Amino acid sequence: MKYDIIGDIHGHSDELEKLLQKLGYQLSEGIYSHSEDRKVIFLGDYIDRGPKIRETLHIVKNMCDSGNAEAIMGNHEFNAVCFDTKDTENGGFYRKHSFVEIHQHYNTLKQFKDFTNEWKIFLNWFRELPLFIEKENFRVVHACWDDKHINWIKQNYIGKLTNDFMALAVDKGTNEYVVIEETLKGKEVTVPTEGHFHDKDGTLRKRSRIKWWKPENGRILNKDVMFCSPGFGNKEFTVENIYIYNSEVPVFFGHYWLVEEPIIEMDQKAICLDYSVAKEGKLVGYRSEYLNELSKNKGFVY
Ligand SMILES: [Mn+2]
Repeated sequence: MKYDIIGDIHGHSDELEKLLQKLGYQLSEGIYSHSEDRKVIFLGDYIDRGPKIRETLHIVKNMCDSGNAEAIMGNHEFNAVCFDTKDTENGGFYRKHSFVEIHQHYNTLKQFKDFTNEWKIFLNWFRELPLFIEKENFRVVHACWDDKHINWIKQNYIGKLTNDFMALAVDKGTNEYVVIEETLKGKEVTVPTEGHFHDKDGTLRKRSRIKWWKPENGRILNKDVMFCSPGFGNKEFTVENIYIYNSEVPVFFGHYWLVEEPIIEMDQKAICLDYSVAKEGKLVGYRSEYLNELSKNKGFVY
């Protein structure tokens, strides 16, 4: 079986359909499938931005239900379930309904306003999405693969986002919180004052997601390892003990809103497929058979 791995869609179903067609998938009775032995793997973050969130979810779920795709959970799907679920112990919901949280989730709520039963079906489906998938010669996760967390999930997670698990996962200081935070949202470091930066939404950031996928020999300047101000970014990187993915098994992930051209650097085993389709970027896919080729960069499709 060959796989086409597709990055964060965020409600851009037109771009998704174009990419699926480019990859050779054809629409028949509402379901995209491939005439050869191929399947899609979706990397999470289907909702919360873009004009066609419902359409995106129908395409992705129909493909999964019919055996033409597999999908993992992104932080936006996790947040959506928390937003929708009442915290019976402490009152309110597992994700607050204050301005910031409503704002992040608003497009989804608006587009499902007249389709509440449909939204419930998708929310129940989100609960069952795996947190990672392992195949014979590669693996996928939404934001960060750390063996420590993956092993914890294998031993402690029952494969479904239950209310009991959610209660622990939103409680800072629990293992559940750290594992979900770093697996679905990534690992962070505090950036020195001179490196503070404005993110894609214009918010001043004092902490940065680390570029855990950068191989050791590619960690020369600060900007190679963290998102930060240009001045600080161009200085030599000296921070120690920042997590590096050092497995030989390739891992695909999304989440990071990259803006440059998709590329696999020498020695790089962790490959990001999120190139900001929801911010005038592009939706990117990768054909798994190119992992065995010398020119691995030919696997990208966009
Ligand atoms: Mn994400």
